[in-house]
Amino acid sequence: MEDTISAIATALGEGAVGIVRISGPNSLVLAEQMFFTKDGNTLSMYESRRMVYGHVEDETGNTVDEALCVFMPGPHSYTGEDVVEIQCHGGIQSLKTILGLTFAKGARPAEPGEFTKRAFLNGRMDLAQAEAVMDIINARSKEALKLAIRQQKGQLSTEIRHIRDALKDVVVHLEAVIDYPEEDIEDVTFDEVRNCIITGLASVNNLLSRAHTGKIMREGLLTAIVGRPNVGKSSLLNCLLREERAIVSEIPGTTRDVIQEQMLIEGIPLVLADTAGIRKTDDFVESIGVEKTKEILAASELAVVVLDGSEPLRIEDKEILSSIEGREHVIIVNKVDLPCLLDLEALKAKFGPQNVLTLSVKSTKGVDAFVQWLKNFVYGAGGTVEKGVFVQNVRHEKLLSTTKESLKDALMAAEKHIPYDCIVIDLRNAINQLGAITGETVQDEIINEIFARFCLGK
Ligand SMILES: Nc1nc2c(ncn2[C@@H]2O[C@H](COP(=O)(O)OP(=O)(O)OP(=O)(O)O)[C@@H](O)[C@H]2O)c(=O)[nH]1
Ligand SMILES: [Mg+2]
Repeated sequence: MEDTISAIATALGEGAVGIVRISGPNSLVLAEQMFFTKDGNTLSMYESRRMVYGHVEDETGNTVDEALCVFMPGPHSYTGEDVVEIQCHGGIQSLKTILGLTFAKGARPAEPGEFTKRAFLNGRMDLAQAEAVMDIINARSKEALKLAIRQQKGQLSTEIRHIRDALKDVVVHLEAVIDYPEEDIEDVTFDEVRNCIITGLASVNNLLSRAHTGKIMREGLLTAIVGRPNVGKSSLLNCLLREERAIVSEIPGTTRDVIQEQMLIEGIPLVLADTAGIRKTDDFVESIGVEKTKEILAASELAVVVLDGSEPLRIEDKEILSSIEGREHVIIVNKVDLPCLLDLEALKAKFGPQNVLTLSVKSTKGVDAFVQWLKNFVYGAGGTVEKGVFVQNVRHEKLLSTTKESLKDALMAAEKHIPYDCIVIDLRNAINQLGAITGETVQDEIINEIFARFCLGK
């Protein structure tokens, strides 16, 4: 039998109310030894799921705090076990003292994510739903929250199960043909198998095509603004942030360090890094800055290269442009309020006309077009996150990619009329990989790893 665990469920700090949560078979007995109702009854004398007013007492009979207490019996609780929640004043001392009393009465400190882990192990939610719980807590924008809620409600899981069940049906049928070749089982033709695999593959591809958006909504888009000194990188950051965050000056080499800021643009969580202008320099501090710029560029998902349109392309610009090859990028030709001395057509021919934008931070001309470019980059052809299932989680994305490979192998085998046994192996792999998303087929280690990333008390 599971033991009883407890933790502070609310954030530690000064708040109106704080909650200590207890889960496990001894929750009620344990709570009754420290929580006393106003009219001298025990908690179990009240209806379950009813808030009861009273106070918490320590071992010497001193009142620790006044509190509200609720008992939620399993299996219809968050964890699926008996749960008690004590709501006290949201001060650190009060919460810690009450938590300490739960330990003294026999509860064990909960590990991070252990309540949700128990919910998963007790079948209250599947693994993808459990992972979405943390996404809800960490949501950086309304859009990210919408996606996390959809996943928590089980939309992704339903879709995955749908694909998986269809593949399982094919395997069952193929195995029957393999096991009982002499029986008169309706023989699945290679064509039928092929069609089923193609349908599964299309669904997996559809999910993967939206993974890019989902990941950005969950984690934010790390964007590095790079360029040689004085082109207007810090000016662009300030303009997007709508505040004078970074120092702007006409002296090249003004920004020495990476300045990272989070912002929301049209619901897109951007982590925007303004960097030191890249150039060869004898200045020691500046050269460290240039190294940092290179590091952040390597780590970023999107490179925004800023050029000064009022000057011809310099050797430093060319070096920066060649360093972003193979990376997601957009090129901003800034200062177009001044006469343009850059060969825009040559840039467009090299980097694609859609990826070269003209802009003036000074007059704000072209800023809207840049925002539109970002929206297209993040939301893709769909242009919105309003409908549909978005894969947000890197673990899910990886599993879907390996599923795709297994299905492609199975498809090739079906097309080449390779014996059914081989197709079954590929299909089984795909089924297992999909099952790892929802947690049906996943190793304990991975489960532990996932919940260890949760916050305490959740
Ligand atoms: N005319 C004009 N000047 C601009 C524009 N954007 C920036 N500037 C000017 O260009 C100069 C350099 O701007 P910064 O934003 O400091 O340039 P930076 O790329 O951050 O430069 P470093 O930090 O030195 O690498 C400042 O004098 C800005 O006022 C623009 O659109 N038009
Ligand atoms: Mg700067």
